[in-house]
Amino acid sequence: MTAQSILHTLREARTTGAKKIAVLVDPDKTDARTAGQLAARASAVGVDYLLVGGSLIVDGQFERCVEALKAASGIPVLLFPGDTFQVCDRADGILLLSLISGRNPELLIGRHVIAAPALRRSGLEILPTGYMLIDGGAPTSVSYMSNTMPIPANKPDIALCTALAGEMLGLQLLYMDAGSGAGRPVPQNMIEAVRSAVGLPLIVGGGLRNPDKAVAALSAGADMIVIGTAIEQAPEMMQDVCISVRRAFPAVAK
Ligand code: 1GP
Repeated sequence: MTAQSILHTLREARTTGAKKIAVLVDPDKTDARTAGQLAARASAVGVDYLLVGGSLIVDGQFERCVEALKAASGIPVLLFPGDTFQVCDRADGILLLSLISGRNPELLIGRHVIAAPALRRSGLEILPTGYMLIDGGAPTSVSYMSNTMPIPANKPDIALCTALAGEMLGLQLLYMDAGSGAGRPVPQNMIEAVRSAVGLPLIVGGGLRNPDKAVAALSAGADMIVIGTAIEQAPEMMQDVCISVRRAFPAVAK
């Protein structure tokens, strides 16, 4: 994996319409053996990326989980850190998240300053990501832990302006997240609004509980969807999601 390849691939996906599927693995809920099985299954069905992270790591399985994912498949592993200590140089890249929907300076720049030296040493591909939390109907771990308010789901203009500002500030990816286990995913009209205004690759996740919701988010303009909870509960759904997405977007190469 070369230094720029993940960002390059996602930019290319944005341009060509190739849709990417990512599975989120919570190291607190996934032991190394299960992580290995999950990665092998993901590889067999054509998942594009494995994301690893959680708002809270209680069990200290983080590095073992990353290692198990890497050992079991060739799928790029991207860190999706809930905090500064979630850095592991066995992964391929890291979504360096700036929580631009919130007004908590620690999550806009503060933690990044602390993490920067370790990130530079790590050799990970750094993916500067504007992270936007969208109200998914109930408070989520992220909104609680980050001490920020999500963007109201019925305010696509706020999402659009936030995304635009993130792009103008030089961020390279956007991630609209309704939060893990959200009752409602990010609304389609909000995805469409952001997509139409911003040229960055767009990641959407949170509450995508079945293949139809995944396809709907991609149809609205997401370039990559992230599914965690639903696959944690029923790993076999990975295959259904991949089949549905590849069927809905047949013309574009993976
Ligand atoms: C959360 O977008 C991810 O940050 C995944 O959400 O667990 O609801 O799939 P789910």
